[in-house]
Amino acid sequence: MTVRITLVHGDITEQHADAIVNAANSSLLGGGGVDGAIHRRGGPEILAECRKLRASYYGRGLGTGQAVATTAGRLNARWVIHTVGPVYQASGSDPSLLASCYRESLRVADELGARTVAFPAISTGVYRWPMDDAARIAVETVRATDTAVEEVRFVLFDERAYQVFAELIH
Ligand code: AR6
Repeated sequence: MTVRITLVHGDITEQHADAIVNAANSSLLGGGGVDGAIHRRGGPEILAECRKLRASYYGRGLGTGQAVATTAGRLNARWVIHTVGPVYQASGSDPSLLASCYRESLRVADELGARTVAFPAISTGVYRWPMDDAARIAVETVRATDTAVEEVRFVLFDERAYQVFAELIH
């Protein structure tokens, strides 16, 4: 079955979904943007699990393009899937690492049995990846990934990001 892609203009921390994806950094210990919002609204349980991950398998942090799950704390979700997008560099950035964030997050979602997954536009904030290109990579990768996830919901924080995704979907 092919995954259904839906779009929402809004704040990802207000979504109801099985899993909410976090645009994290490799420390897994929080930051600004979506990451800050998820930890603030989800509460300290998420950070506590992230610290446990750092104290065990992810002692050196989570690599760019990888994904790992924790509880969703007080969010309206069962899990947060943390992934680390690549930082955009005008001198050359690797789009396969951004694609990997979506693919790996869906792989983790499949392992968990998640059927609805909400994604932000990974790497398009602090990490500066141009929205048009990041949106195309996001949509193409989700469409090309074999997954049992039924709905992938892109949650776009601003109107322009929503429009860019809408043109690709419709
Ligand atoms: N809901 C949905 N989208 C949001 C929200 C929200 N609440 N807040 C921001 N966005 P960013 P990155 C959008 O910077 O570029 C953090 O410090 C935002 O407008 O959150 O992957 C981490 O710890 C943008 O389009 O993530 C890392 O250090 C998109 O989400 C670093 O930033 C991603 O912006 C990761 O940078």
